[in-house]
Amino acid sequence: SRKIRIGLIYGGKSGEHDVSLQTALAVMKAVDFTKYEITPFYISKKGEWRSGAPLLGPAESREVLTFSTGADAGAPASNALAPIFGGIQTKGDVAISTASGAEDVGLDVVFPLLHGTFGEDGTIQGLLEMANIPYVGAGVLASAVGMDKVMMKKVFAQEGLPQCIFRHFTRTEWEKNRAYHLMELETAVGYPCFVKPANLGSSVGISKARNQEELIAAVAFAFQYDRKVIVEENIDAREIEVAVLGNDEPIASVVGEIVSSNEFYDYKAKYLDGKSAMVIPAEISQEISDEVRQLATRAFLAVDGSGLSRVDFFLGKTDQKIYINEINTMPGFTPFSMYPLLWQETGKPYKELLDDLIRLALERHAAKQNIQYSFDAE
Ligand code: G1L
Repeated sequence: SRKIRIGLIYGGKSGEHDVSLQTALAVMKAVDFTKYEITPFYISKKGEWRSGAPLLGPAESREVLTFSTGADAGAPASNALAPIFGGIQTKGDVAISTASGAEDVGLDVVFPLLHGTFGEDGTIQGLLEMANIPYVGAGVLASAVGMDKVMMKKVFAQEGLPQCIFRHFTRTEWEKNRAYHLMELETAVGYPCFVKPANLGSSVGISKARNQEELIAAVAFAFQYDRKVIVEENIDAREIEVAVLGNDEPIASVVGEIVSSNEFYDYKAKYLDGKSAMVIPAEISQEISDEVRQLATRAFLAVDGSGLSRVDFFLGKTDQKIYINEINTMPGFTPFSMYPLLWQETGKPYKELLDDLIRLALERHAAKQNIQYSFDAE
């Protein structure tokens, strides 16, 4: 049987551009080129697409990965989307795509290794849905919900998942009713609290407020990054994380803990990640571990996840109470990131994880082909 043709889409306009490149290199290094063939799709920081011939081995450098050396240097593949759409034909001014999924677009499965390049997440997934190409990871809905902290919390609340106290408002609501919102925040959330842009695209715009003056400044700061702001209660807690893998019947990994630098001397941390350490498995009781893993798969199903997600929790230091913090449908994904390490410690090495994710993408795509979308079949 022929090789499975993987497309890697990486780079992009977001702040995660470099992380995305490192991730693409890591995936290339791990895949078995006797089983797979990889076609690179690089999106520059300006949003330009560049694509090249399928690789027979991992790219050797960042220059190769970004098509910034050699004959191709600086030449954008303006038609990089053509292979995705199976070749768009034009008739007058009207573009007609012949791609309906039946014909060969040269790719069996795509890894979208980037945050939404067009501002919000779910966009690249939408593009792949329209081209009817199987892709790894969350679909449009889960990706979009996973990017918006307010939507995410509403979905979690509906599912009955325990979470911290929060309030949210738009810029317009804040400007019209500031006194009301301040009173509501002070009575319901209290100080100290965390003020964040609802959009999880970046970690910027977040600050802690200890009094009303700081709160007003923190809200103004967060509004620089989004039109929706969320304010959360402060919880004195440990940070624990679980990796979830699957589609309709997801499974959870062992539990890990993130320990900050000023605390990690007390731990036998195996993995260091810049300013923090990852302790896997986390030093928690069997009961808490079981509970957290079950909450993680419920959260995954609640957002209609597929493929993978990392689910993050707070574990109250004094009361041992569990709070879900967030679900991340696009977690760090090099072999040294929490998500792959959690599976590694659960007995699933990185290579096997990649095989599973590809299989899950193909299974989801196949299942979707049997769904009828309209009544008037052409
Ligand atoms: F394709 C997967 F597996 F679904 C996938 C997609 C994206 C895994 C991990 C990520 N992660 C990211 O894109 C990143 C935001 C960490 C930058 Cl690489």
